[in-house]
Amino acid sequence: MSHNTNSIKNVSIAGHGGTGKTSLFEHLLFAGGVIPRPETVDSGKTVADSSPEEIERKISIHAALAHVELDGTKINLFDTPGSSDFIGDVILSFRASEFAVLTVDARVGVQIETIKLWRNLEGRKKPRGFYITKMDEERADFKKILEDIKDKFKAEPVPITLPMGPGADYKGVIDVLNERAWFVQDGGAALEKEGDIPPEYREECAAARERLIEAAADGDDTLMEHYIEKGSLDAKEMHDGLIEAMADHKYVPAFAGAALKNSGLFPFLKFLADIAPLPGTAGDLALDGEGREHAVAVDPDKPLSALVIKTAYDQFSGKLSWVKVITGKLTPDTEVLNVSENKKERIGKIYLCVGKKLEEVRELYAGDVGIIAKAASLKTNDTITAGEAGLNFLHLRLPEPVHSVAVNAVQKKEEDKLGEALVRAAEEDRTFSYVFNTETKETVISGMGELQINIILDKIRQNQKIEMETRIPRVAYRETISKKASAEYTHKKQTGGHGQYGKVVLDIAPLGRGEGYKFENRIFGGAVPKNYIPGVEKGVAEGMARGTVAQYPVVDVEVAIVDGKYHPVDSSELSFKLAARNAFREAMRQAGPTLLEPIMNLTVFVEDKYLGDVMSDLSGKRGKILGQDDVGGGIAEIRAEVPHAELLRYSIDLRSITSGTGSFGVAFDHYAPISGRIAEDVIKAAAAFQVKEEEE
Ligand SMILES: Nc1nc2c(ncn2[C@@H]2O[C@H](COP(=O)(O)OP(=O)(O)OP(=O)(O)O)[C@@H](O)[C@H]2O)c(=O)[nH]1
Ligand SMILES: [Mg+2]
Repeated sequence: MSHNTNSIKNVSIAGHGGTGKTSLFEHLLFAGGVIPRPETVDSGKTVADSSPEEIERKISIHAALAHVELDGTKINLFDTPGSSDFIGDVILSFRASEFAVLTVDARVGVQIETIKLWRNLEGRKKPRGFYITKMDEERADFKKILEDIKDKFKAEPVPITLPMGPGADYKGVIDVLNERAWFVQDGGAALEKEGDIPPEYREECAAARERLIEAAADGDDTLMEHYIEKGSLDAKEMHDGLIEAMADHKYVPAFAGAALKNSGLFPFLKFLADIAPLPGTAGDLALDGEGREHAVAVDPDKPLSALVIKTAYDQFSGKLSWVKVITGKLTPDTEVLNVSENKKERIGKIYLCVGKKLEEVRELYAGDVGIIAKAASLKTNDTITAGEAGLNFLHLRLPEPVHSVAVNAVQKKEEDKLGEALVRAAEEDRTFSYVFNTETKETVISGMGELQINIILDKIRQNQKIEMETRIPRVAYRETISKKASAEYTHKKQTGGHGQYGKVVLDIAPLGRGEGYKFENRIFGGAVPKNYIPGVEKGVAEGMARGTVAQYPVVDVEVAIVDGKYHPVDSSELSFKLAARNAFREAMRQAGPTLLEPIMNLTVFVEDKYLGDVMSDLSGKRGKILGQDDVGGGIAEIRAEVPHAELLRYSIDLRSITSGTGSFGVAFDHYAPISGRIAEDVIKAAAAFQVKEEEE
């Protein structure tokens, strides 16, 4: 059934790995009557973890979408992966949601991904809450977790639900907002049941309600006056106040539950339906025809515009484009404009989904999320409109890749097939990319971590039956010179008829780091006529493409042709090119050639307790620490410059130093000289790769 903009909620469930997101999602669908019975993650039959790779590993890898209906409101729920390797799907879910709930394990408390996700939501100014999971566990401690949250985020969570006893005594939750209790039934096998608040919890509930009323009163000045006057708020005032206060980020709601006991589901859904922000409260950012950023409000009364948030390939249904409608209404069997491709696209059927299961719909209103099947031109990030050309929604901003691997098909004839599979993988997961590095002659694939890369390659191996080899990618070293030099070379050949003749004298001099390359013609008096100078430049360029130390490209050199000689009959552009190439090499050999290595800018986020270990590992990697900051929540940020060669397996190293809790970002910064043993090793390794120069 279709829903209009004022009866839709989009909610992301995110959180640290294994905190119970998929289980919560599954049981919410059960509570909403969407599935006949909940399955466990272990069984491999949940709605969300349905791909072969998820079933095999028992973790979520892709975002899953489903919807629950409550009191006429459709709640779109996104279950997202917890491992940071799959952050791409978390980010797209955040973008499409107006509210996010972060799950926290009631035994463990705030973990590193909780902090990173909170920061991401804060950056988006997205209203958010916490869901404390696994309250049925022995060591579950709701109050302690709330303290932990308060401590780490400097935000006091306001309980909407309270647990009734942890562990074996767990009886269910109290809905503070509606002043009802929800009791576990049949040891958790059946759905929770509503009842009166047991006397022993009334005091605790009253205190929590007092706090909630304050939060609601904070929503607007008149409410605050009422509250001060009457000492309380009525149900309607509370409802309105909580909505307003949430839009202004004045409180962070907290929920308790035990999904596996079917507990803490209805009061949570009720809050989502009644209080969580409507799509109309947020919009999206777009670029206009002139490339200026502007906000587009979710509005059903404007012509159609929608954004493709995700692309997935399903074994049975083929290509599926997930879209969020921002304005207007998307209908099947219509023609739309794919603004990004400037192509007309025929929309066939449109669907809602419950995990893998698609349900055809007649329309999708602004604010809703749905799926278009088999739309050839649609890619993630594309904007579609009814015909308006100037509108372009901003692309998803994803983190830079941190892990790269060089890959090739064992059978050369399968390279094309591998290439196609990589294109598709990059289409499905925008944090994954691949390039053919012409310099190192390698296909390098990059992503967010070893786990992500391995899962993608395993999938290609299994589905396409391609045998592959992977290696650590080669580093893009450079060469340069350290002093001035000059050399001459005469290219002379006599072969029947025309001969070849050209003489070139070159001066070379070092330039500043990062200045690249400059060429100058300092010939006076026509020793080399102007028409041969392009040949000389080409020869120098060829010389620079492969330096004399280890055949890496040469940078930061100024080259000048200062003299030469030509022959009226035998000279040609080719003769001068060959002379210049050899003169350059000769000059370079005399100019104190050295190797340069790429230095990366590294930012590492670690829990304080690992700070020392991470620092000493970085100094062992020839890193230069630039600074260190406390970013709050017991997390430190370290900034350092580290040679690329030392970081090729850093995602693996950091994982082992920090038990998987650390994270980092890298970007190229500059080139720096290397010498001694390190340079010798590079030269030795390069010799093994050297490609024979084509004979001319
Ligand atoms: N006792 C108890 N265990 C739970 C509950 N919810 C989830 N679990 C268990 O916690 C483990 C992880 O659950 P998932 O639902 O897969 O967690 P997740 O957050 O989706 O995990 P990722 O997607 O890999 O990040 C599973 O073994 C679940 O059975 C709960 O309410 N109570
Ligand atoms: Mg999961």
